[in-house]
Amino acid sequence: MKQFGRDVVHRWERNPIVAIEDIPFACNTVFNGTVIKFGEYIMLLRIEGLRGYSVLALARSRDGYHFEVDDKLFMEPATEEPFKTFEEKGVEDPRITLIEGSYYIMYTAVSGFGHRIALAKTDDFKTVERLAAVSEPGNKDGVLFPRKIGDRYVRLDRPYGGGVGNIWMSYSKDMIDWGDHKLLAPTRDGYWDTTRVGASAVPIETDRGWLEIYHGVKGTSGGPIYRLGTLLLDLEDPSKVIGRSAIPILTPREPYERIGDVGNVVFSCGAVPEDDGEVKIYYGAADTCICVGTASVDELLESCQYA
Ligand code: BMA
Repeated sequence: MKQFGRDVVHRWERNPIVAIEDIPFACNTVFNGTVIKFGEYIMLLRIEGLRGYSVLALARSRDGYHFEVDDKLFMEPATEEPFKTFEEKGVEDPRITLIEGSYYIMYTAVSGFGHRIALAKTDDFKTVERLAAVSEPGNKDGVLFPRKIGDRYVRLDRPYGGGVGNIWMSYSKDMIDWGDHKLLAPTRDGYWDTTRVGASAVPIETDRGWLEIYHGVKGTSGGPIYRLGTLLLDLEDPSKVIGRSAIPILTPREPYERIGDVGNVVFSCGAVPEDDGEVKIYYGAADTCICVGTASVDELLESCQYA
């Protein structure tokens, strides 16, 4: 398999795995898919329509590499209140977490009022129920942990304030009302994640801690560069950061990551840990297609051991 620079993630040599040609209707782009195992692999992916707002569709695969996109959309902007007002500019960047037997989807609801985190639920990937908008505007990249910690559900989120976006965490007894907000991982001056950071994949539970794949942005004179990195959080108290990657695990290098609607972007919404210790990391490239790369849990843990 080809390797580039210092990337920890090994790209699949036949990337991209989903591109505009794979969408069974006219659209502008496809990107930022989240994947979970539901018998087969199910991907919930973001499609930007010709008008310019995003909707969510499902794709299915037996091996996690070859996906077929459903003809029918899975989630379109809501047509009824209380969701309609806050989704009028689209639904974006979903993350699916299996909790207590149900699949919870945290996604970004976009409107003229800004970005809000919203929560929906499905048990069968046929029907989906919206539960609530779970943040005020100005927050996105909501990612649920796969189990309660203590007696509360936990999520990572990304409020925007003071001109920067940092990773925070919030707690809830019912997944609807969230509080006890804590700053988790701020941007770092002089690093690859100096301008903005946000959670990407559902945290993976390892015996060394919660392994989180996140995205970080560096502003340059040529525009922003989006890369991926890792965080290691304490198992009992995930608000304690015990590791953070000093260098990115994946940086845009290939033409499909460099060129597109938004060039120089690798942006993940999900990763699938396999039984053999390998993690399939799914990512949107240049906001124009979806790719996959792999790394072992050990490689990812090693990447974040120097805080
Ligand atoms: C982020 C989000 C992502 C997008 C990325 C790069 O702020 O909007 O959906 O992939 O920017 O454009």
